[in-house]
Amino acid sequence: MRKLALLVLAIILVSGCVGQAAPAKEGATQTPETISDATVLSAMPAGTGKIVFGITDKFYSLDGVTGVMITIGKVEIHQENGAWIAASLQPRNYDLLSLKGVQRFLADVNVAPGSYDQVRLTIGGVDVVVNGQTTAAVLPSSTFTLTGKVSVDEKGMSYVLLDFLPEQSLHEAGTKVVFAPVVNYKTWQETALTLSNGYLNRNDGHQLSDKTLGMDANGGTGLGLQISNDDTVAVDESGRITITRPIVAATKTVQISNYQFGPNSVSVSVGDTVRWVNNDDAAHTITADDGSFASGSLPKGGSFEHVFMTAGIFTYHCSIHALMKGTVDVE
Ligand SMILES: [Cu+2]
Repeated sequence: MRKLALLVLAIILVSGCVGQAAPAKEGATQTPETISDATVLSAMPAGTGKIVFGITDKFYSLDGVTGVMITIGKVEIHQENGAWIAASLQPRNYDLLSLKGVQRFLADVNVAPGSYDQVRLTIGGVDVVVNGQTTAAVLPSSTFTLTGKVSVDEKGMSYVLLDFLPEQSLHEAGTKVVFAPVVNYKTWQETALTLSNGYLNRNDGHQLSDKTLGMDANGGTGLGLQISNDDTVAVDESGRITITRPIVAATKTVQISNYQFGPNSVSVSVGDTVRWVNNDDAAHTITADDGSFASGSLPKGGSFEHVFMTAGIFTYHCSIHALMKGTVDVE
């Protein structure tokens, strides 16, 4: 995020040169909501149970970022093999950075006892404050579907806690900021909640779900989906988010057994490593036919590695046993 901070500073300098500050984006201004002290969890009619939704943020720090204001426009819950049920249609704004160590009320709904398997959030927008400048973040999708079990007993209370992880959600993208939400999703059954001044306190209950769910650059949501902090993120003119993922070099192992290279032909990508391990009692060598690499004599249990930095087909042999031959195909 240090890069992000510098970038925003650069934008300020550029707008200063043309003598005109960048106009604030329409609809980007959000005031964190105030939940009335009088807000209480609604009464539970007979034959129903209750699901309460809370929001929190274990945020530690991001350089230069002093606010992450999110508007959640709609909260829905999906009944297993059933329909979507609206828990809240009232847009609520939260500054995620003010939620450290606290759980704020998001929504509650009385539902038929049973199993529920998905929560859907409609995100109205996210404003990020970097070095005092507010920027409307670009989201891959405004719909964030979280899959995870919620069970509701008659007259029982269940709790869905959404712990946003801004340090994994926010990404610099040239002059823009991308917010691809990553949330730790936790649910409890048979819990007791108290609500005071918009803050929730949970007592007891047994936990059903605890997992980290995210959104990828295409708006797909699920376990393990997210934009990585190692990705290079860009936003094109149509608002589409593209990412460039660094290529991670791989290592392939060739086992030398019974006077043979196994496999005797391997395919790798440029930058990959090939590792040879000698399992024979006899010593062998791995010697490139063109002389570009040579292991020297490799005793039993010995290994040799070579990194292939150029594409091509490399043939090699054992200089002790002329019949032992192998090939590395580098693409
Ligand atoms: Cu040999």
